[in-house]
Amino acid sequence: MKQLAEVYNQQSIRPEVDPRDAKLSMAYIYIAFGALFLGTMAGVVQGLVRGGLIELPYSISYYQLLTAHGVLLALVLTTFFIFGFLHAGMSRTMGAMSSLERRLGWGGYAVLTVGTLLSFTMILLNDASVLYTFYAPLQASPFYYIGLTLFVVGTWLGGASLLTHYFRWKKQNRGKLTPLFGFMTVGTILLWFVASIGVAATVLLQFLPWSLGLVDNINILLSRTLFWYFGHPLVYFWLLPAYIAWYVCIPQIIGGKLFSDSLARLAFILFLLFSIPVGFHHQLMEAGISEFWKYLQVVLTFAVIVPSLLTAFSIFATFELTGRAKGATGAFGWVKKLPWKDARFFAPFMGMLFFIPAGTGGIINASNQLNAVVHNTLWVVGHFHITVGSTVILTFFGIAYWLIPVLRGRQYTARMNKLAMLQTILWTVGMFFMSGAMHLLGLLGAPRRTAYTTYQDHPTAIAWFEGIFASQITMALGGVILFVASMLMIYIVINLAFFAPKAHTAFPIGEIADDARATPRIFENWKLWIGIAIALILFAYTIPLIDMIQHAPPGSPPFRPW
Ligand code: HAS
Repeated sequence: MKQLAEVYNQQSIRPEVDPRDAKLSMAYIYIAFGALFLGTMAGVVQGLVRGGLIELPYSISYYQLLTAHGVLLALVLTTFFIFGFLHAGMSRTMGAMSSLERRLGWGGYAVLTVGTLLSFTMILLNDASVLYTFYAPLQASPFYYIGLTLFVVGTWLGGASLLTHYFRWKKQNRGKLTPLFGFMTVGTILLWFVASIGVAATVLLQFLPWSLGLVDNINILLSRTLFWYFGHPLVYFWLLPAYIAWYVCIPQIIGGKLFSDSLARLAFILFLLFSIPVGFHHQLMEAGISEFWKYLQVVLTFAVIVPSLLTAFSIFATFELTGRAKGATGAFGWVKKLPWKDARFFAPFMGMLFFIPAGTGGIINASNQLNAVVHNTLWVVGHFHITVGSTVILTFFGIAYWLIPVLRGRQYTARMNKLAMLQTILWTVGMFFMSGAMHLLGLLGAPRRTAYTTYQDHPTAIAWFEGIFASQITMALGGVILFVASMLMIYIVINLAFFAPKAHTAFPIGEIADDARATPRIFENWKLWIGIAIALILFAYTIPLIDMIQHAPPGSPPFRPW
């Protein structure tokens, strides 16, 4: 490993990340890991409370903690890490940012940070215990929604910086194929722009006026529909940067080449087309939406599974080609050639493995009849912990192991690699116990979004604490292991950022396999893809939305049950 790190560190691939851009990326990454620290602290306490192992002091409510946990990890950690990674990768592959792009980048960072602090303060003041999905009719302080608005505006500024960077490069490099990192970044940001219109609309037009007392009632179905219009592509906004690392960085880390550039780009185009008009699969059990529109969006949901299957194929093929190029023989000899002791590969790889059952779980969720069994149970919580909490986060950890040294001009040492391996194993074991138990408990009927309760000692609820594996105690123990893994991660991050030896570390950008076919030019026709995406969105949403507005029920007054 030491040798590998040395060779890797000596490679001098130019241009590396411009120091001014590296500073911006690191600013994002510090907040991301600050959120990991606080968010997992909230998580372990809430797991122990739900398992009936400890009680909270009266000054803290379970739902306040749950809101902090969800917001910090699902929204703050992911978004800040993604922007840090994308800015760094764009600077590495498409040259340093211009001063305008850098100003936009810092502007986005500042607005995003102010929005985060405002919303988080409201949670701390127990004025926003509405959970990360902020479902109406629960009502938070208006400042919480203002914070959320700033959060979204911040991402738009950051996104504008990335897009401006891309268009400037295109202008300066007419006729050239955009580097894969840049192409994928544009796909991710376009997806985010189109999707975040939904959350902006519901927050600005519904939640803010309602929380300010300007209107008495809120149309709940409309608010949830606009939320899920945004909420499902949000999960791909988390996933796509992880896929960027799988397609662009992992081939270089394992010493191979990407199987196909075209297939990788096609997967991202398909995400742009199909990931938005599918929000109804989160609302399959809700009244007020006709079966036809739910059916249509379920069909489109099955279409958005295809790019993940393409990714599984592509990455698998990359692994096999790499192993064979290194002399592997037999059907599975190539598996032995993968760098199992390098956490920069091992952590994302464990994320890939998690995604096999996680994706299967997603397909179960999306099937109408099965959704009736799992909806609003702990199964769904298990699902999102092995998707975003494992596939995405383990990949982000894998990225952090090399990205922080790149940005800070330091070395990823053999000692840090050992700790990173341990961190990955702990995270994997903790998540296996916690999410495994959540899935099974969900099938046994345990609901999500509830604090500790035995429902007046009902035998079914008592059984949720007594199972050997399917128990809320197993869940809590898994949470404790995850907490230890998280603290170890924080230690590694601090070490890599401030104490690791000074060195030049290369940003891993893989090459494409020599015999891969040329990439069709039409893949970069963004106008075409956005046009089709908008047409699909209009098709899937126009009539149901008109129906919800025209036949709106009286709406609901606010509820603050805490
Ligand atoms: Fe989901 C609920 C359906 C993917 C996150 N999802 C959620 C929620 C979250 C979430 C946060 O249809 C809860 C929201 C809430 O609070 O209410 N989900 C899907 C489907 C997919 C899917 C069809 N979800 C994700 C991803 C997430 C995520 C990704 C985060 C990053 N989800 C649902 C539905 C619900 C839902 C319903 C609502 C449930 C309800 O009732 O409330 C698909 O995208 C999954 C496709 C994936 C695959 C797997 C491909 C495998 C790969 C790994 C390859 C491995 C390799 C290694 C290469 C088909 C790519 C192999 C090498 C060796 C050597 C072995």
